[in-house]
Amino acid sequence: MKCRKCGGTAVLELPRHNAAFCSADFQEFFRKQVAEAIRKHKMFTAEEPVLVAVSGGKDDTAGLYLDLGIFEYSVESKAKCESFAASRGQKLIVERVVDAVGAGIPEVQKATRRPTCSACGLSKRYLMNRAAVDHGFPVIATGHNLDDEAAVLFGNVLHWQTDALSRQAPALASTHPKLARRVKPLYRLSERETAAYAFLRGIDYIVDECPFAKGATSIAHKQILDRLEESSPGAKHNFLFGFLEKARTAFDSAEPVTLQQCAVCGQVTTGEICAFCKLIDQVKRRRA
Ligand code: Q46
Ligand code: ZN
Repeated sequence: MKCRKCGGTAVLELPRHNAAFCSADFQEFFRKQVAEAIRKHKMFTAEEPVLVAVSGGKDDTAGLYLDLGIFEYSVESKAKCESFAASRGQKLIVERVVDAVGAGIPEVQKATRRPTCSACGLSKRYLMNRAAVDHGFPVIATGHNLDDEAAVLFGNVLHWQTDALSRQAPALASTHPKLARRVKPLYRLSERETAAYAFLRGIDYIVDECPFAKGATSIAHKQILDRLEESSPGAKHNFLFGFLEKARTAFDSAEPVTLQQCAVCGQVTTGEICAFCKLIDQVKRRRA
């Protein structure tokens, strides 16, 4: 296997690009894809401070770590983020779900009786935005990759969740002064490519999945798409990029949602009290 760029020995084959790369050229390819994502969707400018949400997984570097209180998984992933940030002299903001809600995600799930990942996702979105607003960051970058985005799209299409489809984009604008923009600079790169990049750069990441990932619908969707990709390389890419380029705007709703501040916490919400404050209330009531 030869590198498409320099003809040297390739370390990684990318069937969907019909290419193979040596280590140096793969890293250049990877960075170009990130740069292209940022340019194409005007994610942020060189001068703008960006809050990078990190999980200790392969897609992330430093910035904001959300401690979900999920047993050993949270302890280990937090340690990875702390040592990465420390080794590069970068600031790491840590937000703990237990401080905000009074319990970690496993207990929150029991109190709300909704799927763990749904309570977790809600908490993550809320805490990310609050941290960005509190620390003066206009934009938050998350590590969602091509596989993540294709799986979310698949789930939304299966159930024709048109609201969610209209919101699925590599860059989400701010529609309220207390809402940070959200961008996904890795959306053009697959999970395997981000893992390869982390490995080649010597970035120590947590290999274990969150214990709640097993049995999660998003994982089942990823497995289906993996099988498709295996038999026809590029299927995930075509599915996601085709949607973004040809179909997404068809789901734009005529009436934009109006956001206001939550009567309890002051964060943005569509109702009077935000979903996160309701979650806190449920946890409190269960305890009482
Ligand atoms: S951390 Fe949270 Fe994920 Fe674990 S509980 Fe589900 S959403 S799987 S990315
Ligand atoms: Zn609130």
